[in-house]
Parts: sequence; structure tokens; C-alpha cells
Amino acid sequence: MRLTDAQLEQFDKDGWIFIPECFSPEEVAVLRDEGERIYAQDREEVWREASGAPRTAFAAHLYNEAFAILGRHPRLIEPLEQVFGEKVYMHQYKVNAKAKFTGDVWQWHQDYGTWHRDDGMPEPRAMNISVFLDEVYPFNGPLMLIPKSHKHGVLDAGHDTSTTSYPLWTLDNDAVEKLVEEGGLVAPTGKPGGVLMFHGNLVHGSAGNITPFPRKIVYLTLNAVSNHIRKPTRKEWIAHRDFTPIEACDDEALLRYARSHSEAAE
Ligand SMILES: O=C(O)CCC(=O)C(=O)O
Repeated sequence: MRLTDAQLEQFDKDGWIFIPECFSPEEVAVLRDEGERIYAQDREEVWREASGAPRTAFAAHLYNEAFAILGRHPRLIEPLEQVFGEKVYMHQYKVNAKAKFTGDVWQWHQDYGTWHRDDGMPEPRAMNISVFLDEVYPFNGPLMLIPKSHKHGVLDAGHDTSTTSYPLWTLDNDAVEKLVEEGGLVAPTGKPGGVLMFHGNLVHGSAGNITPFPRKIVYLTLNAVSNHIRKPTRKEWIAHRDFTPIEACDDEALLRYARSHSEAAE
């Protein structure tokens, strides 16, 4: 899948683009079910909120076939190859839960700030491309983005290891206020299957979810192969050391898997 000139322009100007209904309901349903199955497992890659509710499942592409196919999907891989002008590899893979009633916040941060400081990534030539697995509403903890904040490079940040179960390099309120005055604030919403792609330096965060509506989003963090990490400090399943370029699968692969999976269940 190639991005249009208009999408590339919006990405450059605002630091993000959203592609509604990029995956079909049938394709997303199998990922949603598999996501819930993973959260029910007791494994080190599944991190939980203080309440015990799942927060994120790391590296699901390495132990789940549906997520493995998604991790090679041309609708996600090709746009990033197009932007970076080279092959990409998987730096990180997360299925974020934002569970109903208990999903916790993600503080304001830039992803590249963490990849650079914790993993030794040389340049912001990596980014998240994400797929909505549930409907994302304005009220169930949508991802909030500060348009144009990616133009500021890496901003000062403090290492927050206490607010949530996930350590993050977070921005202070004054910095966020200034960036919002300049760029505003958006929270893309939409049906399962929507795809959101945003620059590694774009400031973003999300509030808690106190609604009865879960909000699962899967994030592929794809890095340009030449920009592979140099000084990893985090576990291998958080910041991958396999820099093999991803060869995209065919566009129908997830649909085929979904169909064979539902036939097997009948
Ligand atoms: O899923 C969310 O709400 C936020 C995730 C996020 O900010 C991240 O993975 O960097």
C-alpha cells in the first residue's frame, strides 16, 4: 500500500496520518480474539496495571501466528519503507489493552526519546504504525497527539518509573502546554481496522479508560534497517536485536488466516 502525495504532505506537516477502515472487520476480529487470549496468559511479555488488568503484550508477533502475519503486512510495512526509503525491521511490537474500567494513562512522551535514551537508536528513523482492534471513541482513552510537535526534535524529559507499570521518558506540563498552544490537540477515533501512523518525535499520550468499552490498539514500531539500535538496555522482547529486513507477506494473508481459523473453530 502506497501513501498518496496528500498523505505524505500531511505526515510531514502534522506528524501523523489516519487511514480509516484499512483492515476489514473479518481481519480485525481474529486479532481481537487472539489479543484477549494472550492477555489471559501468564507470561513475562504481558505487563499489567496495578489492578492486574492487562496493559500491554510485548512481542506478540513472536508467539502468535495472527500477530506474526500482521507484523509482515504490506498495508503496514510498505508505507514505512516509502517514508524511510529503505527496508525496515521490527524494533518493538505491542498490543496495548486500555482495558474497560481500569485502563491506565500513558503520560505525555515522544517515542524516539525512549528509543534513543534506552536503546541507543541513532536517529528518529523509526515510528509506530498502529491498528485499532476495538472501536476508539473520544471517551475510552484514545491516543491524543500534538500536531507539529515532531518538528522540535528530542525534548527534555524525565524518567518516570512510578506513575504506571511502564517506565517512560515523559514531558513536563509547561512543555506540553506550549506545544499544544502551537499545534493544538487531536485524538483520532474510528472503527476497528483504522490505521494510525505517527512520527517518532510526535508528542502523544492517553488518558485512563473508565468506560465499559475496551480499547485495544496494536503498535508495530518499525525502524529503518540502517538505523538499528546500538546500545540496548531493555529486554530483547522489548527492544529487538534481530535487524533482519522484513519481507512483506501478500495482502490476503491475514484474511486467509482469519477464514481458516473460523472454519477450524466450527
Ligand atoms: O496505547 C496508548 O494509549 C499509548 C501507547 C503509547 O503511547 C506508546 O506505546 O508509546
